[in-house]
Amino acid sequence: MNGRHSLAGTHIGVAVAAFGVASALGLLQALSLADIHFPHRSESLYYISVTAHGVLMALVFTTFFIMGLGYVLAQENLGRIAGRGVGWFAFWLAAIGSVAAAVTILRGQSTVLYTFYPPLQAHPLFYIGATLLVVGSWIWGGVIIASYRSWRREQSGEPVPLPIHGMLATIIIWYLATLGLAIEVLGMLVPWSLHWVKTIDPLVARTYFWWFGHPLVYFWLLPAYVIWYTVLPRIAGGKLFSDALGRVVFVMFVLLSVPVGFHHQFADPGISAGWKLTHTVLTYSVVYPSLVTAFTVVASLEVAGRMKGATGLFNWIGRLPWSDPFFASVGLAMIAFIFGGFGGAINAAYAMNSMVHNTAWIQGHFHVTLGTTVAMTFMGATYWLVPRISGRDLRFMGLARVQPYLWFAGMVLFSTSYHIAGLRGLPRRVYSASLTGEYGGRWHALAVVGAVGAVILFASAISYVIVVAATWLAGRRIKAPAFEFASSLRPPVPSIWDRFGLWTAVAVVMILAAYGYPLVRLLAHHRYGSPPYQPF
Ligand code: HAS
Ligand code: CU
Repeated sequence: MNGRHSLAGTHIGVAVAAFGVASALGLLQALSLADIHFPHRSESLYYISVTAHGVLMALVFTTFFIMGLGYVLAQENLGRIAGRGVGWFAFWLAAIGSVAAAVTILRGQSTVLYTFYPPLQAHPLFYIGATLLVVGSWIWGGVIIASYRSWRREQSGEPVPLPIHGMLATIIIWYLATLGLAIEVLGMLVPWSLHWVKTIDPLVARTYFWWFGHPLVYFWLLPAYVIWYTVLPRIAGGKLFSDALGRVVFVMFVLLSVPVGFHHQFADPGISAGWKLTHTVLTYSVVYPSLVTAFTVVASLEVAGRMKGATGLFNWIGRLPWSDPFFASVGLAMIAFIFGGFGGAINAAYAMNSMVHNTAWIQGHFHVTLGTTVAMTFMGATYWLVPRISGRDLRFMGLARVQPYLWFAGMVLFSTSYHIAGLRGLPRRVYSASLTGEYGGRWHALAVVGAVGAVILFASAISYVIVVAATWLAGRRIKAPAFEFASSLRPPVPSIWDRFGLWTAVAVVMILAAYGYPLVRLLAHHRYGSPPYQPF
């Protein structure tokens, strides 16, 4: 492995391994929901598997991948990683924490699903392990910021390189978001799981959780956007349509990612309709930067197609490199987001939310957004990263070429059928043995379609893991290709969009405004709380 990138490479290796394990568990769940029998099938295995799948995919795969990507971007755009040793320390903290949490899940001691809502109670090591993962990621953020500061001292008048601009936005969102998580986990869940306190208030805990949980989705999405803005146009053979719009987008996410969490709590009592409406309005505002992204990135792809000679209205699409595994994966990720974003806008509308909340629709929604848009961008990016990090040619190129299409096809089946099943009332997170007979029968066919999708998804996931592992271990040695980033049609200039101190201050004020009063009200009530509940 290229020494400068060993830190990044190790993170990405862990991410891919977590992804591989989590995909196998995902298949188990989909088969289970379709009522297809396999050895040792049981309700406890189902819930253990749902928990492990969610935690490994949504928290471990993403966080390690994003950390690895951050190191690559710092090394390549700033020419340094300030505090590599600290970076390794953070890696071990995060890795040990993840393993500890995963072990307690697989031993059946933490069947709390990836949202770990109380009064479901996990083993203390689950919460402590998750905390270590987050603390590791905090240190990682500090290393990236320190690298940026060190670069800034040498380049005082320059605009921040766009990939770093996006990463800094990601890190700021992560710090603001995980503050809510820290209050929930350290202030409530850990003392409760250690039996220092007897009861817990689920509503307050959920409120802190969603302070974290919504910006969490932008912690996943923004690194994908960084790739869309700064790598995709280059691989497509074009230029970024507008660097300035990219900066506006990242800053808008810093401002608007956090104060929207009540859109996950429309059904919760104790929060007044006015505050839910406030968060709804802010949710629709945070849709805007994604619409700008749709415009800017698609315009950049059009530039690429036209630079290759396309002249018609749409034939530039065919000129794009659809047989390149990176491009195909990221291009399909974007197409999926048309539907993911549309679904998100439906979820955010109070009345329609009451139709889909807690149904399989939500699983459908996050498998298009996180499971396709983000996951396919990261998988595609792995094909771009690994040869450059390892100095080895991609192995099994044919497999790498079909893998993104398999994923997309599998997800069309899986996600569409879950969306429809949700509209027909299929609850999310319900073990299928309780869904048979006349009542459950109407969901069965859709669950079978979902299971067929899951088999295809699993085949795709295994292909991805095989390509990455084979490249790493046995790829032909080559001179590592350079990391090249897209130039923009107009070169960037220093602007107010680079002033992250200012934007962070505004974001803090917005969070206080959106959460201060409702939280004070919630905490003012006399609370009786709930004792712990462990179903298995
Ligand atoms: Fe969501 C629930 C609302 C985006 C993930 N979401 C979830 C959950 C997850 C999740 C995991 O308002 C479940 C949590 C749980 O377990 O309970 N979501 C939204 C909204 C957006 C949104 C308004 N979600 C995401 C993203 C996620 C994600 C991104 C992960 C990465 N979501 C909700 C709500 C709920 C919810 C409610 C709660 C539901 C409930 O009741 O429980 C927005 O950010 C979406 C904006 C996106 C767009 C799309 C722009 C399109 C682009 C692509 C253009 C491409 C083109 C084609 C044109 C407006 C950028 C390219 C062409 C080529 C040729 C290549
Ligand atoms: Cu949300």
